[in-house]
Amino acid sequence: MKKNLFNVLIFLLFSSSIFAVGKNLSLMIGSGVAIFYPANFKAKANLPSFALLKEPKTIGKIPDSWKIFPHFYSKDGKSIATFSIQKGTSLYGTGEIKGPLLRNGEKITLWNTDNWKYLIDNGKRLYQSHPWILGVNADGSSFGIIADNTWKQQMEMTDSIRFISYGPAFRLIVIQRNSPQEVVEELGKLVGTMKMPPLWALGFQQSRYSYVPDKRVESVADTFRLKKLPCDVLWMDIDYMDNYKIFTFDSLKIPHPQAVNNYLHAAGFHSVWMIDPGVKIENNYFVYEEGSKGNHWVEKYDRSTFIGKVWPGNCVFPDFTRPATRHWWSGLYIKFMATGIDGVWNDMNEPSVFDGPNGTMPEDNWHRGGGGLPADIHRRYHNVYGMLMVKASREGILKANPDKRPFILSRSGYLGSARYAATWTGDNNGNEDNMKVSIPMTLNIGLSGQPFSGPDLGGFALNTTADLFGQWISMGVFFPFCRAHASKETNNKEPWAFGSKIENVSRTALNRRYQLLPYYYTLFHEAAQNGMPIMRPIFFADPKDTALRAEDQAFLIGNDIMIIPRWAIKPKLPMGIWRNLSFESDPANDDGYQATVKIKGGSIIPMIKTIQNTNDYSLDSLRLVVSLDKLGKAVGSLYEDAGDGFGYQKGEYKIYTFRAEQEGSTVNIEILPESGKLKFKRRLYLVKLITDSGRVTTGWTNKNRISIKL
Ligand code: MIG
Repeated sequence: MKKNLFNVLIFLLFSSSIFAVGKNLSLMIGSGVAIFYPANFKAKANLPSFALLKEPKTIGKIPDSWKIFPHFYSKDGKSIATFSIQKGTSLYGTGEIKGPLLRNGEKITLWNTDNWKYLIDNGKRLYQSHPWILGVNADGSSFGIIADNTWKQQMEMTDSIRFISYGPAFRLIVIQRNSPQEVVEELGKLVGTMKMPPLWALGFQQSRYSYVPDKRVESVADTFRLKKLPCDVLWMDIDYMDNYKIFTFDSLKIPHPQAVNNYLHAAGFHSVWMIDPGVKIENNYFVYEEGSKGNHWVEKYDRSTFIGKVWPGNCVFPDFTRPATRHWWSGLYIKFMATGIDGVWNDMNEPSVFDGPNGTMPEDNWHRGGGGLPADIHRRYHNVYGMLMVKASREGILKANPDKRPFILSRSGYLGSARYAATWTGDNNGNEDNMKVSIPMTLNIGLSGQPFSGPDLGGFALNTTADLFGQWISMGVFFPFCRAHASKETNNKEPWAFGSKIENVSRTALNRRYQLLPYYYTLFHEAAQNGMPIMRPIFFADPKDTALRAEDQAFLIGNDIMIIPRWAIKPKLPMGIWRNLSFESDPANDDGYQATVKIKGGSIIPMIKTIQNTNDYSLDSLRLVVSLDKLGKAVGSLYEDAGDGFGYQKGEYKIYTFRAEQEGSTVNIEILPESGKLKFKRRLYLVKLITDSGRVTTGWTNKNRISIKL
């Protein structure tokens, strides 16, 4: 009864466009999840939400035990919400900005910005906006705050937490939980999770601005295979286009895109091709003509068409707030993908406008919205322009290939964008500082609801030295998104470009990633289910241990693997049993670059032999690396499915559980079916038990119960 009253109240609130609550309103929307409305909240200026998967249902009043309340006020035309910070609270999240893992003391601008070399605002304003803060209290209990607000805003985490918006008063969602993991999981429930990517997207990827002409693409592919450097994907940057016109191909450089894709596929590669939002103004160019006819372009304050300069010269920009425009845009992918393209790279979607204010559109540009989305100025929709673009791109790719899982990489994003696309950290530099900071950047993106990300390995801008590339790739192979990329004006940055020593270092590192793919794929599945990041901060191993709160050289992959980059200086590592994991393909002599990889006592890691690309991924012969905890036990799991397609959504997958237990001087390992409709397969297993005194390895066996004598 009570519940209904609240929902009626909320319904009234939203159904009236001029409604202001009159006084602050706070309600529960889930167990440990509250929503706070300022008195002057106006639904039409804020809703529908872009971050939230769906409009939350209220379930009752805030209990007396609730601790975290915002204070709302306005000042100088800005809408502000503040929270006090308890002593000893560690703050994280806040998206991709440059800086250390610990976000205490930061001031961040949420205004998606093309930030080449992170030069603007020292990287405190980048390509994406995540109005989201994760707080870990001194005792490990945790909270999360979503400012459900797309408008241009700032977040300050100095003496208190402050959200300062250049838009109307906004609502906040606060999560209270016992641990940071539980908060991040709740975030996933609220904003949605990544969709399962195709398996090939977990492989190593090589890019450059730009691999043209077609012969060069082919030779890069051949070189990977010739040198036995594992690789799954090659990337085609803007120079493949005819005069930077999206959805076209340069008739000299890439005369037959289908042939390029065929070549790549035959060599075991997948291909990703770039599409930007800017559409060149040119008569008889089909995208421009169709879009003009459909009235699809973003408008200026006076409702004339907005024109801005990007690569192709003067351009117009699709108004992705319009359902009709998204529909039209998605349709453009059908012919494009039919050339055999596997994935799409949406760049410049902040949007970047070379001659616009702050490198983007004027804030008073006009978006027409529709389908429940109110028309409004760019200041409101800027931060979700890229998100709406990739939403439409994803629909298009699905239309083109309904039986395949789309893969999209987006430079811009907003809280919840992981629903549509993976991301990367944009135009970093090939220097040591940017290599090191790529770890906390990727960690915080992961803590902000986006598990599938990583930096340009080797660095985008500047020439990269052999040593730096060696250092970077050795730890970079453990990032969820694992792609080397380089800018036009720089030296070559393929693994072989730095001489034979670094080529060997790269091969060793890449082999390590490929051997761990079953573990990664299982983690990707977990992330798609519950929003947990794949790459996790060290403090996740023990949130109560405050000594770990700032550690951002070492990091975790899942719960069971710890990566310590070779260059890490005195990393703060968690207590407990962590034993070194060795790789079959590592060279006999230490090359001085490889990261230290440790596995947690109590875990079992499924691994495969080295492969050159994921077409050869097979779980028929599986290595199980076992490290017992102090009670003599260990567990692990493995997720298996077809690697592409949507059968897994109908139960065509299998999750296996591995259990080990020591009895006297014997360790028994059991392989058990957990869930899923796929057949419980008998396969060959080789068990490697890592102990404090060394390693014990079994022979290959096809049994589901294996015993090892210590
Ligand atoms: O203004 O397409 O971040 O990865 O290589 C530069 C060329 C445009 C920026 C992307 C970068 C890409 C480049 N793009």
